[in-house]
Amino acid sequence: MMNFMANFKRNVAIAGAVLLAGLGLSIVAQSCARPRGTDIGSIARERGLTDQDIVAAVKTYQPTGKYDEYLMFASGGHSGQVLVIGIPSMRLLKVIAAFTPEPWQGYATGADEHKRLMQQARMAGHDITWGDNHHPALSETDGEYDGQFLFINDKANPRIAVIDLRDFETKQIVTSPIMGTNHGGAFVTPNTEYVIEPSQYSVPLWKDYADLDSYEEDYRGVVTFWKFDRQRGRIDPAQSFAIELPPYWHDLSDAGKGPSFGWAFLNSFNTEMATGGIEAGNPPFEAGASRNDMDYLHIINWQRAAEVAAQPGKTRTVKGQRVIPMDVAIAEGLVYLVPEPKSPHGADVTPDGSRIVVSGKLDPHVTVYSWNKIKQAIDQKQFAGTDKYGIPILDFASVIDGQLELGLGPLHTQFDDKGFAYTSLFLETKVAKWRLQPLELVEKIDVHYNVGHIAAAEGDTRSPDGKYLVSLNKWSIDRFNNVGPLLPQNFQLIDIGGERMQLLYDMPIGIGEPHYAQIIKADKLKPFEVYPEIGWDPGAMAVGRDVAVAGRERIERRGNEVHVYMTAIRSHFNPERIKVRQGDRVVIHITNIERARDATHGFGIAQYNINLSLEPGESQTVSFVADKAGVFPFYCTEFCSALHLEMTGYLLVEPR
Ligand code: RUQ
Ligand code: CUA
Repeated sequence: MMNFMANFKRNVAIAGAVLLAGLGLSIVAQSCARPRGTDIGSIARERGLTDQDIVAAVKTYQPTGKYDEYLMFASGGHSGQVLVIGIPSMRLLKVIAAFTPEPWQGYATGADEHKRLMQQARMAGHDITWGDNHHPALSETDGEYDGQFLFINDKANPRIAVIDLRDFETKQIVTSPIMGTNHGGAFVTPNTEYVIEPSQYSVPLWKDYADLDSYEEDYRGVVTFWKFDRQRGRIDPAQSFAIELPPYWHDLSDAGKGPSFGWAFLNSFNTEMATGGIEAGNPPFEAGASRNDMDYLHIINWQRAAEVAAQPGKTRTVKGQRVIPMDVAIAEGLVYLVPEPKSPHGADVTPDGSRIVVSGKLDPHVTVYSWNKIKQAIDQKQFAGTDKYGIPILDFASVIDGQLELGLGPLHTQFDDKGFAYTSLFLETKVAKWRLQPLELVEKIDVHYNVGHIAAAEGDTRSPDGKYLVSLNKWSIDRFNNVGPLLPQNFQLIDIGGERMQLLYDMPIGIGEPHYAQIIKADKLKPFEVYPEIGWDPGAMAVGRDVAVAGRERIERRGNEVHVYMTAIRSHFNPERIKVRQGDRVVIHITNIERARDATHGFGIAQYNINLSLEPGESQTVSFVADKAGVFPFYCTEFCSALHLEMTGYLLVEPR
């Protein structure tokens, strides 16, 4: 900080000018008239802010009412949810329930529709109330985020959630019947033809159970290509297929684009096929699964695989999932391998689709593969051999563009609009900026700490924007106030628009572990302001068929079932008294008939574990058995108006 004061004054003046210009005030009129502690210079001095800090503040501060330029969809980790964060302000805008209950939005505590989703989310006969969300994937058209849908995986319980970005709500959860866990997805193909979900830890495929002694014969990796029906906004499991892979552990994947369109790339580790057993004196997984110098990048022709899957006799159905067996996949030229350095993690296709960047946690280099060279080797059948299962292996040296030493523990790579790549260095706790052509390390910046993924603005598209990069850090150690031994994780916003990277903002995340995020230009999103018509069923994305309508509110008994057609508007429900007999099934169809933006009503019933969120126009149905006799107030759970406390009613359950 040699010229600190000089720089400081200059930058304070610049920052002040920027701030004041926005206010329409002149810097001359403002700068000297203020009392101490209210002008930028003295506030900065009192708070100990550097000139860099002030520049960072000016670059990220969002005055009230101003919108962010980008939205980041970040995995909510174990919460099983998705975080929506504005960039550059790093303000948390929304938490989208994907796999787990979210009480405010009434997710899993109310509407039958949400209970149906929770039913879809069950696995192995269990209600699963957590997730391990890793990779959100925005839908794409022609290799660009189109702002229509978002997919996210749950690694722990191999599932994919489909979120409709018209209302930012989950519409579908698909579970994989053939995986133990997944990891490398969700990633989409360039027109969202398929959502890719590769398995991680292999389990027996063709049988339900096999001992670890027969690991190499019975255990298998798989990659599932979930067919997405954009019209319906749903994955179509019947049109989806999987490919049987060796029992390596599969890691991150990415879809080819441009010249590599139609192909997908999938990392692997534990090609040693170690089966652990530290307790029996075997090498532990951490040693056994990282013995080899090379693992295999899998190169998969999904476009051809889709054709093969459609041919009679080419697939076997196991546990309800169509699978292309490995021998068919080999014979049809669907799968190839190429060695990749030690225990790789990230596999990222460059925006132009010409290269694939792979980095290994235990190798200080990034390896850049050339799609041209890979394609040529495949076309000319130039193979260096096959693996144990007969999959052709390409020759490492002849298909790479080169390797570049970046530092310790390179994990994931993102790209900008100027031909630079950015790679997270987990062990070094830095982000490296490097040039793709010629391969050259440009700069490193410290992050805090243990960075996993990084996400760049429009970073997985054919045309990344540059500008911003977010470092998703696993540890925060000393960055924030001490809140006990479990610390927040830390998202750090980095400006990558200039000559040198600049750290702009720290955003502590009070939930873990977020893993990955994608960042989309905000103006690509066109969500509803209110639901388009009164009586809208968000499950069907159309006006519902059996909904409550204003003027026709009523209570109808149908045998043991009591149907309530109820409307909600500031500041009453209609009807307000629901009288049933103990043991009746109560079905409440409730419509929020408001048209005003943000006029959301809640509907909570005491002690029945019921709470709904009804956004303007929305109609939901909640049904339950009135098994407990007594008097149960229900009320609006949103402070919607001055008479909100009066927006209430009674559920009277007459004893039998
Ligand atoms: S992970 S920190 Cu994508 Cu699941 Cu790499
Ligand atoms: Cu409606 Cu409070």
